[in-house]
Amino acid sequence: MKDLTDLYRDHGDERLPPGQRETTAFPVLSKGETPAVDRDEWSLAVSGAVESSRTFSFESFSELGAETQRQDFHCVTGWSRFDCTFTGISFPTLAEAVDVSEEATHVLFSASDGYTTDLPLADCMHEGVLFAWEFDGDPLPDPHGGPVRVVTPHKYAYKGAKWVDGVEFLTEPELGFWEKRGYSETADPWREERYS
Ligand SMILES: Nc1nc2c(c(=O)[nH]1)N[C@H]1C(S)=C(S)[C@@H](COP(=O)(O)O)O[C@H]1N2
Ligand SMILES: [Mo]
Repeated sequence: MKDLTDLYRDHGDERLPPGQRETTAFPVLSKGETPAVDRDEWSLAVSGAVESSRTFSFESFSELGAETQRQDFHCVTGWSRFDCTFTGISFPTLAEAVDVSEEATHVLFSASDGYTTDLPLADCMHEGVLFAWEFDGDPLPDPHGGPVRVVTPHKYAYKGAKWVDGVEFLTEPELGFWEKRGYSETADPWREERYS
């Protein structure tokens, strides 16, 4: 298993980002209801500035090459959970499969509850950005975004779309749900980039 719990070392000696407190619980934060999506009916549409737009089924997606990682999870509301184990496909693995065009600069993730979130492409091309379907060895629970969600250990967790169903490669930035409401585009927890 890959251990990504040392990302903080790029920023100093403190594993807990500034202004955060550690929790061993895993709170659920959603803007609305939990959508009910089965693995069998789940799909991921990858579109925009790519050479080959594709819609993946769970089966075709999982065949891209899964990995398991240990990561920390930082919520912008102030809690952090250490040592989460996630299994899924990394963003760089997906990017390779669809052959991202050179014009792409940003990414907009969308989800089946209507949620969206955006990140610069360079921030997505981090091995820790994982489309995850397993948490601590079990299928990802629905309230945490099952069947498949994104996690972003180098960013506040609102950058990780639960119930993800779309990835659009963009040639200019487009704001997501919380970003439109004043949250940071880059959302680096060690720089405390909470608001824009
Ligand atoms: N689809 C979707 N993804 C989402 C959200 C949401 O409301 N809908 N909330 C975000 C926020 S603000 C946070 S902090 C994390 C929370 O993940 P958790 O509920 O598993 O703790 O999911 C993020 N991803
Ligand atoms: Mo959040």
